Amino acid sequence: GTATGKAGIPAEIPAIAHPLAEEPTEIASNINYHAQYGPHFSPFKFEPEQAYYATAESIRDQLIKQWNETYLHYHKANPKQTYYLSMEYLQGRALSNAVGNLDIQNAYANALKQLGHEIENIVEQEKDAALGNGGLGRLASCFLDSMATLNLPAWGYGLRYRYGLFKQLITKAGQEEIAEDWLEKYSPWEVVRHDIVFPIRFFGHVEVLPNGSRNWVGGEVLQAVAYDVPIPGYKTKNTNSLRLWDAKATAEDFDLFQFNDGQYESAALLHSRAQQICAVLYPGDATENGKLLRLKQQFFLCSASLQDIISRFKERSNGNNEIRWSEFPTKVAVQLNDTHPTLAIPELMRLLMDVEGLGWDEAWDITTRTIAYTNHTVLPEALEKWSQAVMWKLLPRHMEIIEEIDKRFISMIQSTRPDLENKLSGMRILDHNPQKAVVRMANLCVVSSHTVNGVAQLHSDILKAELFADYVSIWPTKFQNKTNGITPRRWIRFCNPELSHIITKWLKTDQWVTNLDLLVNLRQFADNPDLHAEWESVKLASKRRLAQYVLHVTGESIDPNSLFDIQVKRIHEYKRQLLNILGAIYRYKKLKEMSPEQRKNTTPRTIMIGGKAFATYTNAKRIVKLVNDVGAVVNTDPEVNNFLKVVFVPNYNVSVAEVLIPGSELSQHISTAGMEASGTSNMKFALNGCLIIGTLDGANVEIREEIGEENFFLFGATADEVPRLRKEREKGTFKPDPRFEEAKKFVRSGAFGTYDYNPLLDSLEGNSGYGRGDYFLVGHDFPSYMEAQARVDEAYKDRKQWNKMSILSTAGSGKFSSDRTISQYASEIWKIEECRVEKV
Ligand code: NBG
Repeated sequence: GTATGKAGIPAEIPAIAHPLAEEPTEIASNINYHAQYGPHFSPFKFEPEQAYYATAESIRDQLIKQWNETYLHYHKANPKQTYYLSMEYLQGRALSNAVGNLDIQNAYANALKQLGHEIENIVEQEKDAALGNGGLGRLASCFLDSMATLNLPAWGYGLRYRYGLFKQLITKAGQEEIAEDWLEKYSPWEVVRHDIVFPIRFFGHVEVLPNGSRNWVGGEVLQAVAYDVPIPGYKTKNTNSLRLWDAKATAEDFDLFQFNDGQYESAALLHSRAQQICAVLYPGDATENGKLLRLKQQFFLCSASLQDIISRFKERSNGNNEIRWSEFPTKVAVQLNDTHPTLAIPELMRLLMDVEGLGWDEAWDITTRTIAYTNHTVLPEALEKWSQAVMWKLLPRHMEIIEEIDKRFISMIQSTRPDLENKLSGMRILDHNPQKAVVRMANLCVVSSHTVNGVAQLHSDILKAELFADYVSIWPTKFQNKTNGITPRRWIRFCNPELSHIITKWLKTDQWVTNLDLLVNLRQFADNPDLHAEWESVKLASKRRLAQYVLHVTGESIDPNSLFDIQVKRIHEYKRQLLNILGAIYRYKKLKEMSPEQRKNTTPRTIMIGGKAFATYTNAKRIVKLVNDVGAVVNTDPEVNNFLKVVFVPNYNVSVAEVLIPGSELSQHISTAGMEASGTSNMKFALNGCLIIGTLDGANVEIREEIGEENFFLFGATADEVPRLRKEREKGTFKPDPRFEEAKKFVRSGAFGTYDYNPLLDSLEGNSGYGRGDYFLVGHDFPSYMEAQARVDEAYKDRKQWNKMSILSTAGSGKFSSDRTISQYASEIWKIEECRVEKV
């Protein structure tokens, strides 16, 4: 008996089966079991939504068995384990990833068919888990996938934000933000551990005990509760954990007397404070309250995770009755994903000294052998600095510890490196500037970590030569590079099954999915006409799917035979979406000036731009508005709209990327050189046979090296030229290209409506008014950008050549697997080894 896909009471109640079904009929009945017995929906309702939740729970059953087995295995083997601390994870959808990794895609598709549903529609029901902003959060999620696939004992820790990254609506006014309620119903992918709860203190004061030891007391205490998300590896039994903390208050915190007295708010004060902690990702920090809340979030993550790590260390050490603390760094590696979890440093010191009773030297030795730090940006505004006043208030004991670290660092320099004394004020952790005394979190990380790494070679070189230059001579071996990577499972195998199939066919193996270097073997077929035909037809199918999607979300119909040109990433001036749209504007103007005959000789293009602007970042929002305004004019202009369309793809997220990337032919990675630490979507596009137009920035440099410079459309200033060019702009000696002037003037003329774009365009001019002297060098790079775009247009006309370049892009992408990145972290930073689960 089976349910039908339609609403209504079925003729008979479907049978149920044991949870670990393998055959489609058994699986169908297991899905029915969840639909009937799950505590979430009315009986007999089995529309796509209910089918999604029941299917997800059925898959979760499969995961839980492996997951528990993995936990037990790690517990018994007691290897050194890594803990990845990150304020952000951009997990995206879990269902398609789980069936792919467990290799049960076909069985579940068949089961759902029996139940009257198509798996593709069911997959679409899932809301993205978007607990992050952009590259940094998605990197964390790719890393989790690789850790599990490589059978590494490595877990993630994060926060369980109620509202993830906002949902972006595009209206006449531009971008509007609405809360994204991914937990509105519930997430079938998390398991709450009611037994894993740790107290987290805020505020209070430090008391000194008679024996001289110090103790943090008073203030307010909330509870951190663990929610675990299973992280399956690809075709392996290892299933790791992502532990997300949520905040709660206890029954004792609830003042029944006040409540009965009608004072409802104050009766539940701590409960409402608890709710604030994990309410949103990156609450606005313009206000003092906002800053305090962000700091609370960071401490909440750090304190809960370290208490948990220490309790696991003790649990696994049991047997050797006495805890040997010196062994802690041989069992635990903690990686800080940027400076957001820096408070892990003073919190580990505090727990070791004040709770476990160790002395400073021993605690410091353990802490510095345990913690490593990854830097993800050199942008000054993104380098965290917390007000000392706020920190003393919220975390008085931690400030004592930070002061002591600072003091000891200074005396170390004074006694061993008098040559650096004149650099000390910039190197030390505390900045006592009377206007704004701050703690420099990056400095605290560098001083307290055994390893500091950048995320692409160029970025790591810049860290050593500039940002952290003064520390390099003290600790020459502390600084490393770990070029980012992406998981080939989500980013080609699952999002582009058709291309994957072709690759497997030509390589005669599917091993490339876990050994991406094998893709180089495609090079020998780069001129093969049969491969070209298959490659092109798959690309066209993906473009059609993408065109359908664009029609669905924007109402715009785009031509799958035009060149699909995509730029998707957070909107930021340094990423230069403005360069892209000014280029499009210039192209539009020239098309208008052409005769119909001339137009026919151009390469038809569809330019797609997508990405979210931070809610308070005015210029970024103006850029979103400009792209939409340009689209509205260009796309309705009958003279040109067969040759050019400009589309803003709304609400860019992981799932949207999974549709865009396979259908892309050209993608833009055009940041001002030296400013994009790495970029990771560049790797995803190249892997899917998309050509790149880009600057010598971040990982572009290495991608170009790997795929061959003849397959990369390069333009723009190099990182070492940037300081000189900025000076020239300041001095006013810069002569702008007439094409650049023409494009700006066209916008100012009102060609794209009445919205006032002057402030935005002025940011590209001199230093007066809104003018910021074109800090991002859009004007300088504009001519070489346009020339590179002309090379793209020519190259696209030669299909054979283009297909070859596309194949070579995929073939050269092997290096950018996050499996490679994670293997390097494992052996060169964490010193951990595989711990494979054999039986389940
Ligand atoms: C971002 C960089 C990207 C990089 C990702 C992942 C931050 C602070 N940094 O270039 O801007 O790819 O980190 O490393 O979000």
